[in-house]
Amino acid sequence: KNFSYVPGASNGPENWSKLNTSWAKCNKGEMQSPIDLAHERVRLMRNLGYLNYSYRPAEANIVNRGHDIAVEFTGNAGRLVINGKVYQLKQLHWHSPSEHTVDGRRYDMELHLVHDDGNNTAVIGLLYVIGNPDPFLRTLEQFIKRIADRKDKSEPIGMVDPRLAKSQDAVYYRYLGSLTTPPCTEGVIWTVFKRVRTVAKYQLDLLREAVADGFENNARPLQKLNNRNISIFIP
Ligand code: GRE
Ligand code: ZN
Repeated sequence: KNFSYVPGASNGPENWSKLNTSWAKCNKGEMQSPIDLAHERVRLMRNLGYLNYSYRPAEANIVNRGHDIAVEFTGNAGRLVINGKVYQLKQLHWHSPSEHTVDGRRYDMELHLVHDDGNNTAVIGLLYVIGNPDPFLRTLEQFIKRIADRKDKSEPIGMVDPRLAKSQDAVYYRYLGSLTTPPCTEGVIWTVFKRVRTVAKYQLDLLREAVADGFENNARPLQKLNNRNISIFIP
């Protein structure tokens, strides 16, 4: 059965764990994502250091997953290094509005850059407000149009350059959470950059209209912080 983002629906976020026996974490997990990055819960951690990651252009497919639009790399798109562990960039996708909030403020869009080391997942989240066009999305608009409203449609789109999505900023939040979609797997290392970027209204409309399930939004509700720390790195 498919999950939805409709509050209160039988397949809505409060009921995701009932839809599949392997989705228990979605409603019973204690370290779920997204969360509110509230300043009173954030601790300054200078020893985190600058985020160590480098991207390169690689072959990719664009996929309409029904609940979102994703770019899946088939080639080597680069890597992220955390605590000496190397996480390869595998996939990226967009949520609208944003899933994470900062001091209760929700943004218009959030990009997730999903990396793994073959075992664990590390995600970089970037927040956007409506404004000037996003140069990375610009390179993908033509392909998004081609898979609009076609659930499970996957098309090769040649080389995609994730460097266009790379943040030049230093300040980021770090916490331990989960995938924000079923199976809501925990142990995900989250990095959310503080600086907010811009996306054009037409680009956001294109993404939202392309999502085959016709969701008005694909942001999971905020989850409890429970016994977790949020760190921030400021150089
Ligand atoms: C998602 O589908 O939204 C997702 C992933 C992988 C990591 C994080 C995440 O597919 O939110
Ligand atoms: Zn996501």
